[in-house]
This record gives sequence, C-alpha cells and structure tokens, in this order.
Amino acid sequence: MNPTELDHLRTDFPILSSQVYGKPLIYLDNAATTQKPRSVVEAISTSYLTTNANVHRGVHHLSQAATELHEKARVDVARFIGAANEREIVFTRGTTESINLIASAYGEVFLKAGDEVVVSEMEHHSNIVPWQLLQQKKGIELKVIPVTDDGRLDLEAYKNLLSERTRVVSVAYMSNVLGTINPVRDMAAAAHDCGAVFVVDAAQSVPHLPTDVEALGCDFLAFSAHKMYGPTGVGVLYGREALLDQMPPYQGGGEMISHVSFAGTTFDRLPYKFEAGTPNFIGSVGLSAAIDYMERIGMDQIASHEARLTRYALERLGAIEGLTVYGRAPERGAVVSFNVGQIHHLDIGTLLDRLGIAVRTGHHCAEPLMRRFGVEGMVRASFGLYNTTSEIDALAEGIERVRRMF
Ligand code: C6P
Repeated sequence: MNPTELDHLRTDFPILSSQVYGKPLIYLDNAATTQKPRSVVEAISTSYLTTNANVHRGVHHLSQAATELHEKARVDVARFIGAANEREIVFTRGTTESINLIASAYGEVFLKAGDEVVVSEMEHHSNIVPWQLLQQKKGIELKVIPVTDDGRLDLEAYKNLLSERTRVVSVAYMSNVLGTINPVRDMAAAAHDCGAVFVVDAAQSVPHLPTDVEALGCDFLAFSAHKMYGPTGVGVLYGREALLDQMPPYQGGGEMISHVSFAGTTFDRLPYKFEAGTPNFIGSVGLSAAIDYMERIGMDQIASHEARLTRYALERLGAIEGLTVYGRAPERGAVVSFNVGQIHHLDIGTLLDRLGIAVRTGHHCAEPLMRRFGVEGMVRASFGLYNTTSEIDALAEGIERVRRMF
C-alpha cells in the first residue's frame, strides 16, 4: 500500500479523523477490537432498515430475505477460511464462545478422566479457562507448552508433552501479547500423529493473515468478527463436519431442534444443531461485509503492510532507552508489547492517552504469560490495516515524553 492508497483507505473509517483531548486520534488498540469501515456500518444499518425479520422461521418475504443474507454470510466465511462447506461454519458470539463450545460439546463425548489437553503458556484466558472448567467436570489433565525467553513456543517440550493420553491440543495461531505466529501446521501434524484433535484460536491471526483451514490441517478454528473490522457479538467456530456431527448440542432451545416432544427431542442438521435461539443475523451480515472489505484490499496486501509497520515499530521503540520489548520471534504479527524501566504500564497508557494515542495496558487476559516474564502488566501497541508509520513515530515520541516525566 502506498501513502496515497493508505490515505484514501483511512477515509473509509470516519472515527480515524476524530480527536481526543484536542489531539488527532491514533488508534493502536486493534488487537482488542478494530475500527469499522463505513461499508460494514452501512451493511448493518441497511439490514435493520430494509430486511429486518427473524431468520429460518417466516414464510414471509422479509424473513426469507434476512435468511438469505444470513446464509450467504456463512458461505462467505466458509470461502474466506477455506472450509469444505458451510455446514462446518457455526456462528457464535465470538472466539470465547467458540472455544467454550468445543470444550463443552467435544469434551462431553470424547474426553474422560485422565485424558490430556495441551495448551500453551501464551494462551489468552479464553483458551485456558474453558479447559479448566472441563478439568473440574471430567477430571482431565491440562498440560502446558512453555514459552522461550524470546517468546516462541518450546517445540521440543511440546513433542515431549504429546502421548497416547493427549486428546486435544489447543493453541493460538498468533499471540495477542507477543505477536508470535506459532507453527500451527506442524503442531497439528504432531498432534494428529498421536490421535489428538487440534484446535486453533485464530482470534488474532484471521484479521492479519490469509487463513486456510485445510492447509493448516486443524480440526477446529475460532475467531471473532469485531477484531476483523466487523461487528461485536458475532464470531465463528469452524469444525470438521465429521467431528461436529458426533458432538452433542452445546445449548438447547429454538432453532437447533428437528422435533420436540416430552417423550424426546431430535436435533437439527449441521450447523443449526449448535445455534440455539435467534442468531445474530444482523451481525453475520456485518461480518460478511467485513470479509468483503478485507478481500477487496487483499489479505496478502494487509499482511505485508502490517509486517512493514511491525518492523518499523520494533526499530523505533527498540531505540528508546530503558524500553523492553516482550517477544522477539522471527515469525510475528502486528503486536508490540513493552515496558519502560520501572514506569508502571498504567501510567504509560494513561499519559499516552492524553496525547491522543490509544494503547492497551495490563495483563491482556494472559496472566500466565505475564508471570512467565515476571511482570504484572505490559503496554501493548497493536496495528491494523489503516495504521501508518507516522502514527508509530508519534507513539515513539509519546513514550519518550512519558519517560522524561519520570
Ligand atoms: N483478546 C485483547 O485485547 P473475544 O473476546 O471472544 O472476542 O476474544 C477472546 C480472545 C481469544 N483469543 C485471543 C488470542 C484473543 O486475543 C482474544 C481477545 C483481546 O487481546 C481482548 S482481551
């Protein structure tokens, strides 16, 4: 993307030209949630204004129009991530719900006391706590892949953790703290060799890298629309059809049944078996518009723009006296986490905010990883397709200003 293209693209996001405390907004909290382009907001408002009706239920025109849009979104998602068909795409509230669904429904049928689930030390709490809940319910064991000093997964340790007791391996494709891109394809192959299924938490990778579930060889993959320029409240669970078929429903209610009687209930076909209640059919349309937006720019183009930004940020921030960057993996995405000397991360975030710069501070929902690096929290700058190198210059200058205040 050249500067003119980037300037033009930024006009798709009206919020980026707003001001905070009289300063131009510099939004560097994209790993938490991205801003939305006009086309996504318009798709949502057009749905509400022209095709709003509950899906899968009505014979009337509006209901059918809404159903068509909702199901088209499923087809778009399937194509976007290379799924074999749309029966493998379950709409959820987001990554968190997708992983809870796997732990609960897959765990219900396929896991028993003594079976092992492998996660890593760099996981978001969403990929730890659902497995701990299963541990309490079923007596499974949780094994943890350690993280090296430079922020990679220790792959030797991973191989040693795998055994015939391993039933599930669940790891992030890209760390929300270190930016590390994990070699999930090779890790999936190793998990399969010992008969385990492989789950990918793709919350941070889907917005930044092309995704192909077949090439990755994963069995499940989870992500959220709001981190990829889409709306909040909708996300995706991809699952291999053969596995989803054998799993029991996650929740009961309308939409997910075939027939209900007090003698017994039968469940609907895939993917509806996992979608109890009125789905977020406006959200799915927003997600479809977000995919369309990203595809029009091109995932390769997004990835290379963000790689350039990340390299530049590492160079600029790395030159600041007393600044420690966490994570130095060669394969990494658009996230840079750091601390500056003894200055509290919250103070840095608060003072940067006064300069109009939005970053995230704290444990980033990854407390075990904070413990691994011996800190309570970090400051995190995370980039999206609309960020610029001059915003990174402003961040670096802002950090220098903060540093001089202490
Ligand atoms: N990370 C961040 O600022 P939800 O909340 O369900 O959309 O996504 C959860 C989640 C799962 N896995 C990873 C790797 C994530 O980064 C996130 C969300 C945000 O880092 C909010 S804590």
